[in-house]
Amino acid sequence: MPLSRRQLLARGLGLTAAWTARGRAVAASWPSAAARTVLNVGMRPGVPLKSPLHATSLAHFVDALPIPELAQQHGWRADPSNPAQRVPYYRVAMREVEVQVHRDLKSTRCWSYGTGVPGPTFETRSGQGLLVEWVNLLPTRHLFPVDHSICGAGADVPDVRTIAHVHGARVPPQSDGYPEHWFTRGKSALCHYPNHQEATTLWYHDHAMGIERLNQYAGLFGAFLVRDQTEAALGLPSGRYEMPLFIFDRFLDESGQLQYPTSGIPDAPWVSEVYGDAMLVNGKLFPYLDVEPRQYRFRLINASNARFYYLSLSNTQAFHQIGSDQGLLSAPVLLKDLVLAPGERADMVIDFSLHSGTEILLKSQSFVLMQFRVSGKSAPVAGTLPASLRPVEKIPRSAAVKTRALSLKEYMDPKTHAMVMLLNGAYWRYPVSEKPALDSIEIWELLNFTEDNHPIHLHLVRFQLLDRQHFDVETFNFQHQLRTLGAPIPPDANEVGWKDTIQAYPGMITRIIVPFRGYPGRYVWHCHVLEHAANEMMRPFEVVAAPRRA
Ligand SMILES: [Cu+2]
Repeated sequence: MPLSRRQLLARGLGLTAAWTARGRAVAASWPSAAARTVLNVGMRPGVPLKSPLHATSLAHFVDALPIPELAQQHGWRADPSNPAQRVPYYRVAMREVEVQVHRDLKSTRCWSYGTGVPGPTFETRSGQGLLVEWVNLLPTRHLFPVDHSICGAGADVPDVRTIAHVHGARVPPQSDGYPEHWFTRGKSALCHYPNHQEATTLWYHDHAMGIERLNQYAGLFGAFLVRDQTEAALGLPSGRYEMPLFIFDRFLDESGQLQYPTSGIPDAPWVSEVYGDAMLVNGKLFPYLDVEPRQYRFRLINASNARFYYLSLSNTQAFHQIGSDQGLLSAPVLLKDLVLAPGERADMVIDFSLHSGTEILLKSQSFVLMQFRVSGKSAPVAGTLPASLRPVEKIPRSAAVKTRALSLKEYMDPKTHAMVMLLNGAYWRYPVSEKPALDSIEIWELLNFTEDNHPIHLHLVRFQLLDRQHFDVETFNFQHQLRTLGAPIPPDANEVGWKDTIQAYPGMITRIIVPFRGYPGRYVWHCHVLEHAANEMMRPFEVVAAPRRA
């Protein structure tokens, strides 16, 4: 019988420190978004890192916040969906690069889609498709130890493999970056992004089977912004008053090189989560940004492998969230803090107009991420936001043709005795079990039996959160009966919008309603804690075209 992690720990089955030293706390009640999320502090890698750098000891606010370069178009090509038309063509090469993450450190070896980390930003328009040729020019040796016991990363495949996925893009399956469609050095993949979707903050990152956590950690990600007329008409801060903010954590050694922790087991170096102590914003440690006393728009992207951020400003001022993963909210939501899970995005407007001449920190709990220096010289520009942004039509539950209850659970593999995390009890290699019909609407109930908050991402689609509800995990485990506890809890105001990654809280059922629009074919859904996704917390699903009527 599969055992839970807690049972395993109780039976002392030789688990490494990666499992036992996580020092987590689970909130007993759920009064606020921050408290509802597992506190991700205290995890240690299985073996001590060599010559670790304690990043917090570095001088703060000595590097200006970098703004990622823009992706450059390399001409035009025939539109795959309509060869009579031409679409912009981009060629993006992945290379090993040296980047300076802090003034007082030597350069850091990383992998990039351009010259830095994050890679270049795609500026795209809704309805205007584009082609991207992703080219692998990486070395043949990986920066980090590859765990060959992980599914899809066996010793029979090359260590360095890549496949780019544009997170949140509605794309045909052959362009979605299916994890098994990886390619090696000297090869490339031409992908078509039709862009039939609303303005939002997407991002691209590596998705190669069994090593995506290592490839992203090396630096393979960047922003992919979709814009449209509705958004443009709102008069939101733009130009130099708008920028992506990628937040990601790493471990560095004293020479400034990236370190990825390992379990200490040579044949199985995988660790359950990585929480680095060096937190970077757009690729710098503790950067500063000179701002004018006015509104700014920041596209926040959590590009960490596992770390959640609990964002707030040091002067306790409020800010507005205007968009989530898949586009604008119906109205701005005033917040004092914001929880961002790996893979999630938040479109955020901060008004500095009342804070001339001050310095404001962007923080995550007690961690300092960056500093805003508000100019005292220029005259404040009072800003307002439109009262309404874009209508988000609520999908009625009655529109769903099917409800699937899907478990998120940890098991011990009966053969290897290794810990695996499974979606609905199924390994990656099992036959596809989720086959929604194209254009149908389904409710997915994510039953989280674990102690972790898992950010669950579905490719291809956008969806809405219906509610979350506690359930009795033990009763389900021992009697296979679903006993809910308390009433369903409605979404917070900033979760009432279009999402593609949802935080599935521990001990709760998270219910989402999903229109399967776009294209038939095979996609994946997975946890966006990348160490979990690598350890079987990823499954294919297949959108099935409706049968033709005779
Ligand atoms: Cu997870």
